[in-house]
Amino acid sequence: DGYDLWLRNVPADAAAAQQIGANARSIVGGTSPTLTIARQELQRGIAGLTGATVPLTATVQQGAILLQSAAQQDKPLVPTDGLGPDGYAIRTMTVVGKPVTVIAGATDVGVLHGAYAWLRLARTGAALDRIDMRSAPRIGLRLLNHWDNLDGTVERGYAGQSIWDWWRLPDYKGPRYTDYARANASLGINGTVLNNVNAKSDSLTAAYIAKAAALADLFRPYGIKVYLSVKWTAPMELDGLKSADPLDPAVAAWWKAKADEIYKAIPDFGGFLVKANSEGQPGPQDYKRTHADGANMLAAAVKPHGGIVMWRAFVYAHDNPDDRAKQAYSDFKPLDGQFADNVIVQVKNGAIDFQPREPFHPLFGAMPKTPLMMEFQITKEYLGQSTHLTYLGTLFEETLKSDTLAKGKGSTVAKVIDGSLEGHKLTGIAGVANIGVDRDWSGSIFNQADWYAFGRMAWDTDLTAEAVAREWAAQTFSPDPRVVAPIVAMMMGSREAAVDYMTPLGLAHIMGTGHHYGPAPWVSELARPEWNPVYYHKADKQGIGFDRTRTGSNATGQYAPALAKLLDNPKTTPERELLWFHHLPWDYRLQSGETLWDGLIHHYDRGVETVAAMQRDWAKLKPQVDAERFAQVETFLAIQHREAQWWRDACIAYFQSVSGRPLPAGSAAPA
Ligand code: GCW
Repeated sequence: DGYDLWLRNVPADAAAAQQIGANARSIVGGTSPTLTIARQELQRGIAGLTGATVPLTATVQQGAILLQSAAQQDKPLVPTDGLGPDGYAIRTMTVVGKPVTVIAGATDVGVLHGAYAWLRLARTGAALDRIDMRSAPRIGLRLLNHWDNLDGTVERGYAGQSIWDWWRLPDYKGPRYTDYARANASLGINGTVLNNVNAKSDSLTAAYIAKAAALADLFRPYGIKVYLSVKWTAPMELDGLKSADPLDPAVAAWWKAKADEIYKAIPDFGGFLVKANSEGQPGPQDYKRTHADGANMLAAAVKPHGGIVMWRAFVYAHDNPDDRAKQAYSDFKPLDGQFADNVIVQVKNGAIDFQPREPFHPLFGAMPKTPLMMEFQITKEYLGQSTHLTYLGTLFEETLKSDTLAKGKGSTVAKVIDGSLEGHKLTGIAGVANIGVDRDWSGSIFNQADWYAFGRMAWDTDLTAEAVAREWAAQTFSPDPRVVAPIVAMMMGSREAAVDYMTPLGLAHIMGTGHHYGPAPWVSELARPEWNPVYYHKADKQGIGFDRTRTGSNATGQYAPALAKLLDNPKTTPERELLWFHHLPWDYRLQSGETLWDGLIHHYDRGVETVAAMQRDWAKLKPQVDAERFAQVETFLAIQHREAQWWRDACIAYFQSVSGRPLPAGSAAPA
């Protein structure tokens, strides 16, 4: 039923079970809360895979697993320097004449991550008798952002209500919280922002601090810290202050006292996440102060406790008739160098809003003096929500590998956020969670892969979407290559299919307004220009696309000069981003030689065809997948196919009504 996620324990086949058993005869390890969890996870995992009960022993036996935390060891068997607080080393070696596996970390949490890594190897059928691996994340903060409201609803959540049962916290802590921590720790996620960035002041009351503290206590041994989103006007709403001006000493004093109160309850509290002056949220600009003024005031409050402030750059509050894509850069770029050292600016992957495809956000590479963290959306607001199979690993990979050219070739977005490009120590990546109370957590089996991919790629930005899909499929379904290969193939093509049937060739934001599900390219009457899909595609009799070049909004000018130059020319713009940057005539020739009009239609057709192919591939897997999960995916793919046609037919009909052109021969869309 999907509850166990990728931590499923299904009996391995005989050969695999034999090798797992031979390399895990007993466990030698510490007794701290975290090492106890590590041992129990191994015991539970091995029992599931082999049926064997693995004992905890005091002495080293042949085939033992040794859990070794440098924090608890005088002479570590495996060097742990360079592993940092979270990394691990796994090595098969001979100890007192016996072949064993050592799982080592500089800290207990490092060992826990190593235990999960060993289980990943076991579940994916890797060889266990010769391991020598070291792994440490380059990005310090690997967080989930929950857009969970205190009333139990989840903004943009498609997996049921919030898993946080605020009413029964802090006393009742159901088992789901522990399973949540296990799932995240198994990926190396080390923090979670509990509440929505569209925050309510109540999250900072004593009652909610106690609830957050209860969760923090549960998550601590898993290496996961809690954070809170805060509402800018909380001092006014909770305690009647006259203003929320960040330069008002009374306001700063209020936040300092609030931080002290939180840290008393949660000594390792991570810090605050803030959405300010965006979509109706209040912020420092209401007092004619800057984002930096606001962030720095909060940063001073948490600084004595080692806390941080994550200040979001997702802003398009005031009038921006010109180009919404430019606003974050316009607001934030001038503030580079003005942020306190415990502030990190959190930037969405693209400049608009989590579209099926967006060019990377121009702030990456443009604020060298400011640590920037990535915000991905794991929940699929614009990619078919809970039913469409649109694996996001490829989107994450595409963004992380994008080259900003900020400091010459190879200045990838990954290097901006891991701090290596500009020499920052405070580094982070956040994913907006797709988690709810649904039995399968994420609204569908395949949506679990997006949570998995986020966590794995946050740990190691070099991992490919394909490698991650492979791991996930092996653990979620079966390590049998006849299962893994077709599932991975489905996953790898799935997001491009959605781009094709929704917003091909760089189109964006033509979804139904508000719910963002289904096509609505014709909508033009909404109050603010940038709420209307017509604002984004600008299709007319002559052509289509948003001119963001020098001759248009000049959003291209926000990129490094070398890149801007490429993007100013449609011929040197990646075709997948063509209409994002250019308004082009319908007769414009694509690389394939066909016209833009014909190419557009072909993309729409191809998107639908790819989903049909996914349906056929899935049908063949029936003998290898359990009935319940098979049926869910089968039904969801049928929904996706129907809706892909809906997208195609609606978009083509609309664009045809403006272009007045005939459909190219062979198109499957209704004439
Ligand atoms: O993606 C948009 C969503 C809003 C969200 C906002 C944001 C939390 O439609 O629901 O609000 O972005 O990221 O702040």
